[in-house]
Amino acid sequence: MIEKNNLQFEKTVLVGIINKEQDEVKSKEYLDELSFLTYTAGGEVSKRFTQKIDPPHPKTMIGAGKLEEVSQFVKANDVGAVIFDDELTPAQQKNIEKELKCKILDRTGLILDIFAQRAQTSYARTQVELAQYQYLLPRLTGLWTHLERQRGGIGMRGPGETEIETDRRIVRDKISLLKKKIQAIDKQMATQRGNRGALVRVALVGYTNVGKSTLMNVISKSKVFAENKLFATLDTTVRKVVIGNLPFLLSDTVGFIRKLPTQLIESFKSTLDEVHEADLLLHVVDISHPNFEDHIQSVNQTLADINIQEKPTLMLFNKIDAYQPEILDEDDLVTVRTSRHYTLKEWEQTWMAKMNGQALFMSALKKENLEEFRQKVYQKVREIHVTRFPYNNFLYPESFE
Ligand SMILES: Nc1nc2c(ncn2[C@@H]2O[C@H](COP(=O)(O)OP(=O)(O)OP(=O)(O)O)[C@@H](O)[C@H]2O)c(=O)[nH]1
Ligand SMILES: [Mg+2]
Repeated sequence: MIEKNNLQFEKTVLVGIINKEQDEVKSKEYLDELSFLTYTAGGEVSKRFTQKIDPPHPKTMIGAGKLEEVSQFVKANDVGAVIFDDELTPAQQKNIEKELKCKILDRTGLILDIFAQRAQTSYARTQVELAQYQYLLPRLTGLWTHLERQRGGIGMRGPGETEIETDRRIVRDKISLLKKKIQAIDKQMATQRGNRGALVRVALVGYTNVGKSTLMNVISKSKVFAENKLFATLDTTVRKVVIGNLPFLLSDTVGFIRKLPTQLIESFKSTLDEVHEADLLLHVVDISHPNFEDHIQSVNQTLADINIQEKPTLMLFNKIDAYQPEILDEDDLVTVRTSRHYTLKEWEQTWMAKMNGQALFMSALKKENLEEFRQKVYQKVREIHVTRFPYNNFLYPESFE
């Protein structure tokens, strides 16, 4: 444990691999993100290890030599947990644990842990618990095969198997119980949504930590929890917002992340109902983040995974106050100009053209371009509103004053 500002941080080590899919640069970016996730979970990263290995070692993900290196470091530095960026099979997790003799997590396990720590309402807690049990179920099998290999088949088929089978039954029962509980809450929530009438629904979506909740607070004058950690928001909040006397509903929900565990997407389906039923999506992007383009892709992928496609969408490029392109030196000009070297003006032009005017650059924190944001959202909401209620469209001029 390390003490900082009276807070205790657990010492951790990160492990990433380099292969065809993730080159050195990508692997570093992934580990940067994993490091932020670790900090969010209450960990302090002591060291990172990477290995070029393709395909990954079937038994231990990384090779024996590298594992030994990690092991030495873990022993010498009192490390509490080793976190792998890539998904470990249950068997790999067991094998590595045997070698390193400390907690072994992968990205999915870590995200589940953060969700568990952050779940505030009983609804969110139920959803996280469901995801955790689903993650655990195949790992109970892993435990079994591991024991079987260790002690051989004979004698293991007796109490050992029964024990595992009992565990699995308990976990399965728990899963179906939690699913029923979620169904019951879903029914209640659907009724609540039904009671909200036919107002136009707008949903904020985006990668985690991009400023969705901050924007929600600015626009609806509400107080939704926002902070510079990942997954500050787990539940969905819905607020009635009025722009130029046109009322609509705005929802803020859980942020997405690369490789969002499938168990979590499954369990959070109902939290994301609000996004499903939205008439308009506001896709918030943190343009100051070096990997914002990957983030956009991950979000689009996740939306596709939960069957949300082709909804009217406004792209909101947020945090323009923090955007800093890397300045190219004269010497650098011989090297390739990467997307990090574009100025904000250049980005604006490319995205505006690509999105046909459905993109907007702003700062929720510094309230920059808020007026343009309000106009754009007003216009989009109005379009939907007047198709739905053609008889009162005289109430809403094409732009509000
Ligand atoms: N510089 C800058 N920071 C911002 C801006 N908008 C939000 N932030 C900061 O970004 C961090 C994350 O903001 P949130 O509003 O919690 O982000 P979120 O998208 O709701 O994040 P999750 O709920 O964790 O998915 C906070 O520290 C905000 O203060 C902005 O326009 N500029
Ligand atoms: Mg939030």
